[in-house]
Amino acid sequence: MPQPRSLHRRHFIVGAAGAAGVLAAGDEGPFGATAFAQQSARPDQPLPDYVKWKNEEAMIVHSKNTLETKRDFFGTSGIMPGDELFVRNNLPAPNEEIVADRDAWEVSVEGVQKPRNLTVGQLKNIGIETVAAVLQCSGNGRDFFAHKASGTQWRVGAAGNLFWSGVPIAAVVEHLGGLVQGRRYMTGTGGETLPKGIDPKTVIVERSVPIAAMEHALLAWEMNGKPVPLAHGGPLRLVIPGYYGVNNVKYVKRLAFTEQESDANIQRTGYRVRPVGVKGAPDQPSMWEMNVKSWVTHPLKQTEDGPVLIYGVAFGGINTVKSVDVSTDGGKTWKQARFLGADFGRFAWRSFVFAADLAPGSYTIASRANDTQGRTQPETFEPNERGYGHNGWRDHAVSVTVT
Ligand SMILES: Nc1nc2c(c(=O)[nH]1)N[C@H]1C(S)=C(S)[C@@H](COP(=O)(O)O)O[C@H]1N2
Ligand SMILES: [Mo]
Repeated sequence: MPQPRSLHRRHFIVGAAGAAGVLAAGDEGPFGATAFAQQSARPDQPLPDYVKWKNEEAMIVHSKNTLETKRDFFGTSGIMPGDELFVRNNLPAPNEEIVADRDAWEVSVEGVQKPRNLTVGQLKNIGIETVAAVLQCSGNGRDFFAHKASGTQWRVGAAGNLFWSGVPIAAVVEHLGGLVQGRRYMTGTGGETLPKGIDPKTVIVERSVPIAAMEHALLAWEMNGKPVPLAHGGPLRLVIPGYYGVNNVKYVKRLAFTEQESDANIQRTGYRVRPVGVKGAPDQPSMWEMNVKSWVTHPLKQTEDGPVLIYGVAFGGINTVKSVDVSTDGGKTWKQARFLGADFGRFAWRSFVFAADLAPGSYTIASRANDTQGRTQPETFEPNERGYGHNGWRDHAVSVTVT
């Protein structure tokens, strides 16, 4: 809904975001995240032009480059509509021109026996697969950390579950004669125009993942049955099911099978898990495989007594989600919830429902998911410098008043 009240503020904030420009780009860039933190404090800006097509009611606009889905907009049907999916850009999105002729977009494939450029039109004849997969930012849940990690203060809404269709990367590799020996990483490079006068390594979006991730990965041109919108990486996006958002490179222009990880900052020192106060370094764990996670989506604040239906979403990250338990007494007791609807496979999330008989009063409602490998969400999650990977159930719980 349009918010006429904030005209004045709107100008101020749009101005601030504009001035931040490239600043807003680097979650881990050379610029620090101070400007970011300030923007995040007032997440009620209008939709930026390039994402005007989003459902404004469903979105929290943290900055021009960071939009979050509101917690009461996850729905129960399992798949999230594209116009409610979060947006996260390390650099300003490319110009609309790149989606004018989608089939003409080229990706350079390297580290294979017959390296070459392939257009989206050509990729469409090599193979097709479709997968439902959770796309989640590494910093989803950052706001719950007590140490105020720098970066966008995401709560639960930097995540969505959508269908992605495109060519399996394994089919592309086969088409090009197989891998060159000794290649251990799959490296994707984003197609943004880089700001001038800055060392490209400090800003380029280039991510490497272990080559094993290729098994389920796609070069995708379709999202929920439509061409991938520019904001979500169209004309062509790398989709690596089970891996954190940052590895799912948008507007991918180069796919290289490499011996080493990329030396871009976003790989070398960015998205590295380390203790609070410690700088990022290549020997720290990289944000690759996602962990098991869930959160309640309804009720969030208040509801009427009697049978109360508690809804939420649960996923296993790199593994299949097996079950999810719900507590209405802050984690003292747990009962298993029921999954709703179709099972879209290992990398999808599932909606759940749990019926609780609640008398008037105050309740702390929590959910705790289990994956098929015996992993469970922990009660608390060890803080890390940049606030990555939070799946602790206690911080994700909600306080609800039953009247
Ligand atoms: N080219 C490119 N790819 C990118 C990014 C980016 O800034 N540029 N951001 C990454 C990050 S950090 C996340 S969380 C996801 C966000 O995807 P979305 O904007 O489609 O939600 O894209 C990833 N891929
Ligand atoms: Mo992200």
